[in-house]
Amino acid sequence: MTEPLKLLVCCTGSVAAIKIPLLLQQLKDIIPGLSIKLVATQNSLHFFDTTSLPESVQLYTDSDEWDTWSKIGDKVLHIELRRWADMMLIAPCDANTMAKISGGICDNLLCCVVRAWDLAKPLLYCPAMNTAMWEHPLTGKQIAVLEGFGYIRLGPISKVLACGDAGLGAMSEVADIVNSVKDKIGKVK
Ligand code: PCO
Repeated sequence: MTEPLKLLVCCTGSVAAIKIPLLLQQLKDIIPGLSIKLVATQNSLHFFDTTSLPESVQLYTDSDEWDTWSKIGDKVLHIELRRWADMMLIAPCDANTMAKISGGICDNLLCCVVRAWDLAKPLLYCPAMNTAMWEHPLTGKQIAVLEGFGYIRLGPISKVLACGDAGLGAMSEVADIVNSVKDKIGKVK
């Protein structure tokens, strides 16, 4: 029997995280046999109800990193997750996380997995932030660094944002994210 493809979905504290339950459901519906784990930053938990996630999706938060380790010999969660995954999807990827992963900061579970990521495996990220943040010159510098690692960027797209501004900064549509994952993960094994 062939092993299921394993996708690590990571979400950050952009308001676009409201779409996480829908995104996970669509990934499960459209990519049969996909095994999914979710890493959520503390701020992302503000935007969705963890009880509305598909049952088969295991959720990890920062406290799991510490709760699962007490002595030498215990498993280190961010390393277990980077070993487990065939592919990583960061959706939404907020401005703070883009800055952190392009600079190597690893002060939460999500960023630790990225810092330890095997660059031979695909990493897709979907930026989501206010237009003014997106258009700031720092963003271009960070994109260039992430591109250098081979990370694949999807979006952002232009729409009316949560604050009422209209412009680039919205997370790509869920259907487009699912199609991109399907395309990339299909080529992994
Ligand atoms: C914050 N940022 C945002 C984040 C990006 N927004 C979006 C969309 C949602 C509604 O369709 C929120 C998913 O606008 O991805 O709005 C400051 S304005």
